[in-house]
Amino acid sequence: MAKIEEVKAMVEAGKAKLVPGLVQEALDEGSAAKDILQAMVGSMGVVGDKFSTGEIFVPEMLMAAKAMAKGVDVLKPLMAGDTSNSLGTCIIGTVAGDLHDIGKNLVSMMIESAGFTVVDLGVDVPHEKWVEAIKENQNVTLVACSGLLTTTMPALKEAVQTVKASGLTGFKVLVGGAPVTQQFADEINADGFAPDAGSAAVKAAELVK
Ligand code: B1M
Repeated sequence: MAKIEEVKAMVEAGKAKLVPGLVQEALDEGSAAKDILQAMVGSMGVVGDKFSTGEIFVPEMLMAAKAMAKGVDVLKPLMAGDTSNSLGTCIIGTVAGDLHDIGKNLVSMMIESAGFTVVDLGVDVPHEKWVEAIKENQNVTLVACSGLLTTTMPALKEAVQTVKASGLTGFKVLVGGAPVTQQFADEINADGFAPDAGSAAVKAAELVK
């Protein structure tokens, strides 16, 4: 089996200890970092489907997430591009009530590569924390809010409303995450939406230029 297929299988199986070595072997075999990343994202889709059908439960989903995170650690140095950080500071996080961070971490990595200094607030970010972070950091040009659950879409709306109502200026708000659409982003008055990490970096740069 090609190493990239083994990476996929081991992420699905949640084998966090095996994945970094296999990712390195896949790279050594000639697979491109972006293809390995894509394969692991595919694994998470499979894991999600198995969760939906009751074949696996939250602990297995968590183990798969940890395995993917370990794999991403190996790829991270290879995916970094221009780090001149000339586009200002981006405050990023996953909204209140939401613990999903793999997508947010990928977006963070790509936004950093695009030239932002990234301040990551982590997951389950209370609405007021976004405003505090804008005040505490210099030259904030972008606030990037991620939300993965349909049940936390209202929290996404509230996060956007809170930063917009704060009276602070000089930044744009980007939103994204699996249930988020351009239509929803428009409804909640976000400045931009992106469906994936690559386009998030492009959109982020576009918004602040
Ligand atoms: Co969760 N979970 N989960 N989960 N989980 C989903 C999201 C789900 C679709 C699974 C399913 O049912 N098929 C489902 C949501 C259903 C819905 O809302 N309609 C779900 C559920 C129900 C839950 C719980 C409620 C389960 C429970 O407890 N009964 C619970 C909620 C906990 C909470 O947050 N309060 C829960 C818990 C968890 C774990 C903690 C176990 C774990 C997360 C661990 C972690 O992140 N560290 C987990 C996981 C791993 C998943 C799945 C399997 C994978 C998520 C993932 O990492 N995808 C997921 C199923 C799936 O996605 N198919 C699922 C890969 C990642 C690269 O994609 O995050 O979409 P994604 O990010 C993409 C884009 O969305 C976009 O770019 C990223 C990269 O291209 N993007 C942005 C993301 N943020 C962006 C921001 C931007 C722009 C683009 O701008 C700012």
